Amino acid sequence: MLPIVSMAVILAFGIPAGNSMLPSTPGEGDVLRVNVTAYQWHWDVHYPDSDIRLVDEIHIPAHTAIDVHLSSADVIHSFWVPRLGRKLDMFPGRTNVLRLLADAPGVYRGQCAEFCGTGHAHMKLTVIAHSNEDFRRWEEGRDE
Ligand SMILES: [Cu+2]
Repeated sequence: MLPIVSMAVILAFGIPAGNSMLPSTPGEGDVLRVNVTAYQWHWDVHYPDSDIRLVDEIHIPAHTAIDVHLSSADVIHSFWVPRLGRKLDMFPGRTNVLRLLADAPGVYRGQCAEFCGTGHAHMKLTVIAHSNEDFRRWEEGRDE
């Protein structure tokens, strides 16, 4: 009995947690997309829908799933925002998709997690999660 109960408990928590980490499937609806390209030694952030471009900074709405499309312009880097719990390698010529979800508005620090040269230790990233209204205001302010 004990193994069955233990497995049921693990799956009850594990399956929803695993699904929330997967990128969107076609037909799932509007998921905000952000393209992040790593360079030695900075992050180029691009919002394809609004054509906003940022460096070393990602603004997202909290409580909303974001698909981050990760690629590299030169060597292998790794996208890591510890408090948002995900880490994924970034390769030149290939795109990996990572789903980000911030449970609360706030500032989340990120760091390149793959040694990529002399500037690696300074390759930092800031994720700023806004409330929905604040995010919309920020997006409109950038568009003007
Ligand atoms: Cu690095």
